[in-house]
Amino acid sequence: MSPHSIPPAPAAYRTLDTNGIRSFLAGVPTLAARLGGPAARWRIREVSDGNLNNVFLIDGPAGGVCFKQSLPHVRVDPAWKMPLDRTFYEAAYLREIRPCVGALTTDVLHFDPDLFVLVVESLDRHVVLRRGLMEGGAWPDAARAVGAFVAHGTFRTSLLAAPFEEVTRRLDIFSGNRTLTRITVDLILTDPYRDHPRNHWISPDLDRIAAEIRTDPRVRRRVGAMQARFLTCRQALLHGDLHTGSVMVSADDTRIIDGEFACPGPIGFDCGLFIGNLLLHLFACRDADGQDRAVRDVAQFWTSFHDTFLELWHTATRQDGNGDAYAAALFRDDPSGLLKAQADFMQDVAEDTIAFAAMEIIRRIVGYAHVPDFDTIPDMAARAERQGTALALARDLLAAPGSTTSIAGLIDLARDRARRYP
Ligand code: SR1
Ligand code: MG
Repeated sequence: MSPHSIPPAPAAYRTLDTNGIRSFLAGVPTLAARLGGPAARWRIREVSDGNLNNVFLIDGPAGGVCFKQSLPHVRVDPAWKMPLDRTFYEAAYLREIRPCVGALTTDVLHFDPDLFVLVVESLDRHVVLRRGLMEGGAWPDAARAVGAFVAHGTFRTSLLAAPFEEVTRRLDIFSGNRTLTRITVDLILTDPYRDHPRNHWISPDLDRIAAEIRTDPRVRRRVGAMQARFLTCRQALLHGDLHTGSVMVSADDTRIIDGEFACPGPIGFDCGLFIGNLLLHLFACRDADGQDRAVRDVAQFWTSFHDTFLELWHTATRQDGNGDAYAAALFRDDPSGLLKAQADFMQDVAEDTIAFAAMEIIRRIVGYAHVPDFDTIPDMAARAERQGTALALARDLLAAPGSTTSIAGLIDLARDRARRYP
């Protein structure tokens, strides 16, 4: 981790155990009323699943809530110290994005700035999309919903939809999310391309491809360009960690959660992380139907994102209510010029998406935080072989960016390379 000092936790901060959570909730009248009944009857279950925070679900006679608290360290690595501000940014992100995306995310019910506690709606009817996919479930509407979420969230926080004063005010707040942006810069954009003790992989069979990724000068150039793109292209407010573990699904509902990595950035970063995780699932799939669903999900996500984003743009232009970039006045007498400009814009997003998807695949196999999708393959050699194939695809996408510039092309390539497995 780059050197920067960790501010001390505020004096009032303490990590709450189940008794502390019960007292805390009882002390917030709106939350106590939502749960109902006497606090002694509330059922409190720890469901911490991610790398960073403590998460509990609380059920009372009248309803439930989800309680999330920042720890002064990475949850899965107590030696890795960290400031507490991540739940502040998650609360701020939900408040910004909820009016843009409606019920595709959750409501903030409460935020406590001393304890860094965030309380949101409980989604106890839902399962984590990644787990659902690993268990072979079909969630036919999930990818489309995530595409709509990204389109609404990014369009409405971009200069296409609002004047620069409003957009920069919002983005400036999230530029302060330096703690978690540093994690992204290190773990996604840097570590896999250098020797680093945080890097690891499951088998020496992957040594060669990991070294090729670190040493290929074409990969280095492309990764350098994507580092700059992530850090300088403030296109919109991003979710920032949009993997399949950040999506909760039920039979008829999809919610995007865990916006603690929210930051300004290029729209293709959110798209790339989601597609990268679907492709990781594709390479881990042990049956042809599952592979077909993974491929379908990539296509549905992209179509939904692309078409919704353009629809929002067309509507804004028609109503003269768009922002300071591609201003409606500029194209009033030139509709075909606007169509061309829109196609160029979406092409840039697609190319960013492909590169960030490749970088997500790489970091999830040879970086610090792996995905569990491959754990369903008991034979370690077989697991490593699939991971090697996914890594080779990602390496090729970065080394020769001109060879695959559309999401349809990416899907064809991934499907071809994964076809040999189920
Ligand atoms: C130390 S945090 C590691 C990873 O977990 C989070 O979910 C993000 O994906 C981050 O990169
Ligand atoms: Mg998370």
